Amino acid sequence: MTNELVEPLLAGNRRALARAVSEVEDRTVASRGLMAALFPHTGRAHIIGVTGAPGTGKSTLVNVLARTYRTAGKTVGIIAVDPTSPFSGGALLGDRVRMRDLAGDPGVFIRSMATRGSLGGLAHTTADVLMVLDAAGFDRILIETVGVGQAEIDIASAAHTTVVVEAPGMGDEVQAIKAGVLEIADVFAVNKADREGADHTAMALQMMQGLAPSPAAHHRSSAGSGPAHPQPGAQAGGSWLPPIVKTVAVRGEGVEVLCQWIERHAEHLRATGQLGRREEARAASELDHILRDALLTDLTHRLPPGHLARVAAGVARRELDPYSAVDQLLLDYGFRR
Ligand SMILES: Nc1nc2c(ncn2[C@@H]2O[C@H](COP(=O)(O)OP(=O)(O)OP(=O)(O)O)[C@@H](O)[C@H]2O)c(=O)[nH]1
Ligand SMILES: [Mg+2]
Repeated sequence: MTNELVEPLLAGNRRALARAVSEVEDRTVASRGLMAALFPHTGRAHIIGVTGAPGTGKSTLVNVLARTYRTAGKTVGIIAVDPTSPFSGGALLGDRVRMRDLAGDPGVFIRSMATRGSLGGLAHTTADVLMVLDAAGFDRILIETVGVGQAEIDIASAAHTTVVVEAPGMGDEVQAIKAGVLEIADVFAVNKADREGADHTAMALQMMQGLAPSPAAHHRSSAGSGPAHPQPGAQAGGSWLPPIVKTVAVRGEGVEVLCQWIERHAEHLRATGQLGRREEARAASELDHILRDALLTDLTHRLPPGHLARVAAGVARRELDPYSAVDQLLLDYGFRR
């Protein structure tokens, strides 16, 4: 039944796409068949995670990045993951950042996802929605997550290229460290560069990278000054030093440079074979998740009604410790021989 969505979706029909995304979000029975049918058409989009502390300007940046890609003739899918407000719906990007200029564009598809169940579940659903957008043929997919917890970090690190957004004036600390997203950055954006302290923030990030701030660091953009530290980007030996790009998202400043770095990183991943490795890691984590789900569902179906509650009551009465209880459950109803 759902498979009637496949053909129009692949042909670029937006209504079919929106319906398919809803099916996947709701985890309908039919969505499995849908995913299976769409899967062979995935693997073409470059996936860009945009993460950072609340209010750093992620949505604004995503908006301008999308416009930059549209100008370059690329189609863009946008997924906004908002763990804080379950009721924001489509309002997340629409209200705070006027997306109206993107909204009427058939080359752009925006989906806002609020937390429904667990965050772990959200990471899983996001991966599925990503797959649908990929199959629909979007050249670039931008995912905005607030870098506040492990699940958001998982979502962000599922991307091919992760942009970590930092903004000055949020205290002395580099927020990315607090949020635990420093390590997953492929590109740093120091947004709100129109504000005081942007240079300081950029310098702090540079120091984090282990690059001692030499006086030349002030002039790193002026060519030919022969800096003592390595240039950002692809390094000899195949590693990548995340560039630090200053942006003023509200005015669109620096976003083209940011876009160029994202594209360079994409090229680096392809050239070094790291894209394939990232895809494998992504597939492994997806399999892990689906397998856990499937095993748990299977086991739950095998248990007599009310059995789990009875075991839990026994544990609560201290008749049995929870580990032994699970051992016993697996022995009686599971896959252990
Ligand atoms: N001065 C200045 N303000 C900016 C800039 N970029 C964004 N803002 C403002 O910062 C505020 C937050 O921007 P958002 O794009 O909503 O930030 P966000 O990171 O998506 O926020 P959350 O999704 O709530 O975490 C808005 O009022 C923006 O107008 C910038 O470059 N300079
Ligand atoms: Mg936002």
